[in-house]
Amino acid sequence: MMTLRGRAAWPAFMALAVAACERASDMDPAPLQAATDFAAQTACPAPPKQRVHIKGGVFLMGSDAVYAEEGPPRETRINDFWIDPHEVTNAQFAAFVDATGYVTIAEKPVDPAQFGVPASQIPAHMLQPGSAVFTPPDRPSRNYADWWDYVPGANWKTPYGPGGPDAVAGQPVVHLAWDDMQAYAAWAGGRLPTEAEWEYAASAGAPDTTAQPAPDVANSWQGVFPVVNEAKDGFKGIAPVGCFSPNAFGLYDMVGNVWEVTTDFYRAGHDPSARDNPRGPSENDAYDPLNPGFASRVMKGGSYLCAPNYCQRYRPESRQGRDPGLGASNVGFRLVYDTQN
Ligand SMILES: [Ca+2]
Repeated sequence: MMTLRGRAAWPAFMALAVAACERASDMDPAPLQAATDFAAQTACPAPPKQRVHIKGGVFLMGSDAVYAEEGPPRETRINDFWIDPHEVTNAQFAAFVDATGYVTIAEKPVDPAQFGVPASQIPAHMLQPGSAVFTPPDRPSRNYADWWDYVPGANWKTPYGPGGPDAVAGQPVVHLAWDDMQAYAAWAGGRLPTEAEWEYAASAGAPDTTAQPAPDVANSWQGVFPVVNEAKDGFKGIAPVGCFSPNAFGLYDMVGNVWEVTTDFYRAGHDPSARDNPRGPSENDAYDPLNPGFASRVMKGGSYLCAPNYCQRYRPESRQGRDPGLGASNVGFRLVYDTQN
């Protein structure tokens, strides 16, 4: 029997795809050119590989300064753990695939039944394996369907789709679904962090701030999203891991570059009573207004697409729901561990 992609991917993306299908991203070369314009050519010194010990403690998790979904702030206790200093790279994921033959969700056949609508209403390109690729529009917009395209053939190996550049070894792997990340973590002997672990490691004792990080501190978007990308930090799109200054715990790119998926289910806001190594709501209590039909996971830290005028999520407290069944060109992950080796 064929293995099919996670059915959770489709309800929200369906509306997006129909709205955007006039752009015919699978045939028109202009969006491909616009997307690959984001491909970085710059190399950076490789960051350390050794796991970093995070000593447990108490910190103020969450914020009430910017977005309601990040509050209320609460004193939160975290146990010791270890964490990778950088996001999982394409080179690391390739080693996993070489060793196991693993095939990611974005490379697998699409089951038309998952759309829940008659086949005649499904855009043809949505029935091909692929993933969501950021493709900047040529005019100002606040509608995310104007900059996300479902691109057949986009996956971790060809992140911009067929005809675009191959994945770069030192850049974070993207276009993975939840099950893909879990499979990698099991092979590598780690796990995805809880949201609380991730935020504790990202904040590294620094006080809460609403400011956009300086261009040498994180890969975010300078200029007016989604049309003016000044790239004062050197990167229009994804940067290799380790191009920016590490935080006080020695961790690179916790904020910016690519979103990092955590194990917690998503719902807006924090439970003020959950203060001891919290693990988020149960699956039944999860609710993501952008994907109301199923349980999203929490992703953290924003990406190269976060700009002051659109998504001020270049901060440790930031959080959004992540569709577990579909990857995207600005979403990755990193591993944590319960032991040093
Ligand atoms: Ca940038």
